[in-house]
Amino acid sequence: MFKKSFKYYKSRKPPPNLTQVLDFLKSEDLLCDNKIKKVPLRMTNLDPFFGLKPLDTWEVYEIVAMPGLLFVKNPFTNLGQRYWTVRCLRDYTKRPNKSNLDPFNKPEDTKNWWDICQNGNKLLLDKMRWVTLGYHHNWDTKVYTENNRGQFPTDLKHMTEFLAKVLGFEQFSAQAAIVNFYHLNSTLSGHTDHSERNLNAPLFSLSFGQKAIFLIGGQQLEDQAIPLFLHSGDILVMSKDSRLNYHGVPKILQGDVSEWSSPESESVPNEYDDVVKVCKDNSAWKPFGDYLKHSRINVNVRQVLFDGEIQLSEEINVF
Ligand SMILES: O=C(O)CCC(=O)C(=O)O
Repeated sequence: MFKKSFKYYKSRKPPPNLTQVLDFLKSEDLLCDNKIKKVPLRMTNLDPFFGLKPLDTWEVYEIVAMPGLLFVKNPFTNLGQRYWTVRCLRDYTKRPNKSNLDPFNKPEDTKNWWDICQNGNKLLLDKMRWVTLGYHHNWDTKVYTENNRGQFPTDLKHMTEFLAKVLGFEQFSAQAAIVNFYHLNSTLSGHTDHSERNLNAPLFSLSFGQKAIFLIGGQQLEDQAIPLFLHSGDILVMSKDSRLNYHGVPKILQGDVSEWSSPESESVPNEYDDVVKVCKDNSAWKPFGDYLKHSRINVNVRQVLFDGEIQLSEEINVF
């Protein structure tokens, strides 16, 4: 079922009928049809977090047919969306973080991909596919190891752990992330995320830029799959029974740019100041905004270790 649905939504000729794709912009209809249910926030008394809207405005839903699959309808401010876009493109793509372009760059090459793209090499812009942060995902072995671990960005750690607290996952610790860069013709085929030692910890998936059709099935490929739209700013949480479900992205669709069009004024803690300057300066922001007009960025944050563990032990590195 998963493969058949994936092929259907991936198709360009003929294009798929999108009426069955869950669209949380029409959440009232989905609630009426019992496709989703509202989830109350578990903590509402936390101080506001930079780049996120006030907690009393958040809308969180669970997909009824997929227990544990939570959807947070864009809780980011426009400034917040700009902030994470700049971090992903300009900063997280830098070494020592790992990316799909590493094999093509010489180790002594200190130039950054984003800077090279700004200096006229537009061809390179579409070549970035992924970057890994913290425990680096090994695409061949699918095994995390202690000697393939980098520093996890503090701002991303704080933001995802704030999200986790609000949603009732107080123990969540952000230790690994994959940042996926999608163009309008990119897809991500169906897979399960099972490399983390701790499979009870939820997985947080943040989307920025153009909208995607996200397809999620069950733990077996034969299980029925559900398509849903992910718009800029939306967050998906795969937890509990849905944590190990097959999922993928069969299509990216061009949408509008309003989600990040004009940054509002909000108080900015000192440590975010440098990036916020870029977000608020129209000419400095322009290349990032231009990128988002035809691309999607997905940030996928995971906990690898069990609560209280500080590193992977030797024995689980041997496969
Ligand atoms: O882009 C997405 O929404 C999903 C990404 C994903 O499934 C992954 O990185 O494992």
